[in-house]
Amino acid sequence: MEIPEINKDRLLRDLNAVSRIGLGEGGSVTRLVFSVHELRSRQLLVHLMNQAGLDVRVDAAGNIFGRLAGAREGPAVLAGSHLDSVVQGGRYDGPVGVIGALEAVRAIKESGVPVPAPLESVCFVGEESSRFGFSTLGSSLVAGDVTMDDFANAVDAGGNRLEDVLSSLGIYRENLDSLKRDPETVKAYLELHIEQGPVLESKKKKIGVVTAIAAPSRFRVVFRGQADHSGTTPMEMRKDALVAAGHLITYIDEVCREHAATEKGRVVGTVGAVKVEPGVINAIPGRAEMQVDVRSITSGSKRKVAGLIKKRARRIARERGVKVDLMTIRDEEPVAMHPGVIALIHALCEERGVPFEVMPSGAGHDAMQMAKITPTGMIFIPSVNGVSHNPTEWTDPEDICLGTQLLVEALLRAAHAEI
Ligand code: HGY
Ligand code: MN
Ligand code: MN
Repeated sequence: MEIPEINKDRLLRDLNAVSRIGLGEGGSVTRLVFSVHELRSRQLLVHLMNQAGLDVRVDAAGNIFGRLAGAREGPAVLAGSHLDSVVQGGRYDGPVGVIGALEAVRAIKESGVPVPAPLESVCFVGEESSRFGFSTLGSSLVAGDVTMDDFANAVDAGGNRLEDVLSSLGIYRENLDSLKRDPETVKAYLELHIEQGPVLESKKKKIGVVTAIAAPSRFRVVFRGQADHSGTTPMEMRKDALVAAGHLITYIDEVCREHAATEKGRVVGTVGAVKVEPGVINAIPGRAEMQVDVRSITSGSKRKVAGLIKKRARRIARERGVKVDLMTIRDEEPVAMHPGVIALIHALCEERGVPFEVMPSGAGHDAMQMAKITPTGMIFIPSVNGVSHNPTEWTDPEDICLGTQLLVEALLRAAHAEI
């Protein structure tokens, strides 16, 4: 089978164009879901897909599908990722998979090689949990694995509820199912993504063949004490919500370090956001809200550690004389990639003599959701210094091109194969 060559300059040109949208200090990128910058990045993608002559469909949530018809109608092979980012993030987390998929489909289209199945390059909205605490929004809606109740605690820093934002898009409880993709229309899903960790670089490998994706338990912890005068209130009379939160933050670090060594599937825990009220220098914090993210490749370990953290939160509240509320944002199960797709990527790397590593993903991805409705696999490319969610996030252009070229071949093999 003739293998179409990607257009490297065009791939890097379009990737650079996306990374200029939401560009901030120190070369950081901020494109929070449903922000103007994130909308503009999706607008650019629709333009590029139209320019490539793909059949473009945008669903009510803003998920974008650029379709190339196959020699025969039938279930399509999809490839994609996301364009939204964290706050002050990097330029490659997500866009590599979206623009890489677009370039792969464009190259196949231009080559004229016959493809037995339709191909679709995809952009899912709201993969990051950064704005509402809820991750993989667009792909969850496509996979049909969410109800409106799941959005109950999905609120942004400004108090905007995800449910209200969705209703402003015409998406309600009654029609949520209309966003579901019929699994019969999808043959497989592939996602090219930066590793966001140190493994490939440290092992001098060029490609990661992903076996499974760690899943997060994400929840809010709100300590409610009593705002009071910082000068007149004796220490023994204080109900300081932030001190309680501080004790829990230290505990989370300790319990995860303790279990990271012992538990199978590595456990990691993070408190990435804390909101303090009234939040002024001369008032004792009456309210402290923290967002907790606990992950593991094995759900037993994750559940155990999340349970210990919630138990400790209640104990700290009792000891400090404050109240505590625990609110689940989302509880996900780790997801295995499809053996047939893993084998396809694995064989590709072996035949091409590309040094590869078979490995799990510590980061979450849209592939977690797509794996619920179709055979799914991921291709990782190295992150320099393993850094991500940071303006210094960097992947060598040659590695981006290699990953995209492999994606071309993986798409063609998936289109031909019985997976
Ligand atoms: O948070 C994550 O795991 C990914 O960056 N969405
Ligand atoms: Mn990310
Ligand atoms: Mn990502």
